[in-house]
Amino acid sequence: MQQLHPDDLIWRNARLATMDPAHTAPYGMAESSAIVVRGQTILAVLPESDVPAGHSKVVDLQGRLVTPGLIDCHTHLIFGGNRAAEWEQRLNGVSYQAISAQGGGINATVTATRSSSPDTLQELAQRRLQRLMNEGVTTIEIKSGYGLNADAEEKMLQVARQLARNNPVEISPTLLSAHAVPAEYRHDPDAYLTLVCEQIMPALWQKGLFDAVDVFCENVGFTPSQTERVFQAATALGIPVKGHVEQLSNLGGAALVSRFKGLSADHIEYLDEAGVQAMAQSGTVAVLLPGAFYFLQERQRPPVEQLRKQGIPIAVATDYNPGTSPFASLHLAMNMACVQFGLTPEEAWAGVTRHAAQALGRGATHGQLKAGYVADFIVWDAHHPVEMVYEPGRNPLYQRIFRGEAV
Ligand code: DI6
Ligand code: FE
Repeated sequence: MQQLHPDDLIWRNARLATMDPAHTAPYGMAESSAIVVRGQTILAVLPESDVPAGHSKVVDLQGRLVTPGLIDCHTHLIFGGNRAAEWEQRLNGVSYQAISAQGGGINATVTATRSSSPDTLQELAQRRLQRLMNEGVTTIEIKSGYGLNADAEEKMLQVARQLARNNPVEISPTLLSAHAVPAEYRHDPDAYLTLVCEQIMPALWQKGLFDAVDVFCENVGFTPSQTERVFQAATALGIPVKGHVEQLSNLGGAALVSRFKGLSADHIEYLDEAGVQAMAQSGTVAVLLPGAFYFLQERQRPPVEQLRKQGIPIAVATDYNPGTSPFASLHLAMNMACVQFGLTPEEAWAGVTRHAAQALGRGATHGQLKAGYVADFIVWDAHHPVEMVYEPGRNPLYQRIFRGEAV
């Protein structure tokens, strides 16, 4: 290891679940090891026996477990109002699609979000973000998509930017203006997409307000050809794409995301063999959202075995949103991914670390305890990573380190 600087900090005497696939042990486990941090980056991960003697800045972790910071790669964290009343309707047998057709669903939240001030949206999102940070989240994706006009979509993304300024967390904003057709365009959805592709997307990209473009490709959302139009507009501006696809039906959305070398295909309960093959070719990450599957009482599970067989990276996220997944807990999402979808706990952990990082285009810098990666890591009062998946309500977080600082 290179010569230490006086300000380098050694976090020693730890059990490291590195999540680095180069380590052969499950979870990339490195027993009795240390992390050397220089500024905001990991300088080295090394066995205790190799820790240089006499360095002044040392933290003794007393044998505790350390994992990479958790990454929630799919959330709709910013919104006004809630959809509790609709949920009660759904429990009484009214379908998500029927509620949507009555102008409820996403458009109900659009009305509440448009009428909420930036401060109100900020305060509401701050509380949700705090719950996720308390569980160890250090990077989070947050989508627009409840504004559905230029001003309100910008308002949402400005709130996301302010959350990043106010908190020890990295936020990756995503433009999801193609989430639903707003009421004022219900008779001309293509005119709305012209507004999205020719005005909203270029203007907000110019302001540096988002990292990627997402589309809800579904019968209650946008058709494959409408989705393709949005992806073409994004690609023309050099913007990466991702999609809510095969959530309630199979429209070939995952294959479309793959054709654009998209970062991720999300939900994918109805993914078929053609979609799996396309994702395997393009390196598109499969993002599983078990909270929505559970809350919608879905029956169709994503084809996890085929994803495994094709070596497709599988991520897991909360999909936190008021309509289909009101769960601000990534530990719960990991538990559901195992219980509902048959992931192993180690796959669930890869799903909220290195694979989630890949879904956000950050696979080379985030989501592993590895030299050159961001110094985002969590110290746990737990012996093994499976404990957080097994018992989502416990949260044995001892210390949260963001960019090398205990926060
Ligand atoms: N799929 C979902 O499950 C959420 N958005 C999407 O495209 C639902 C969002 C909502 O119902 O508010
Ligand atoms: Fe979603």
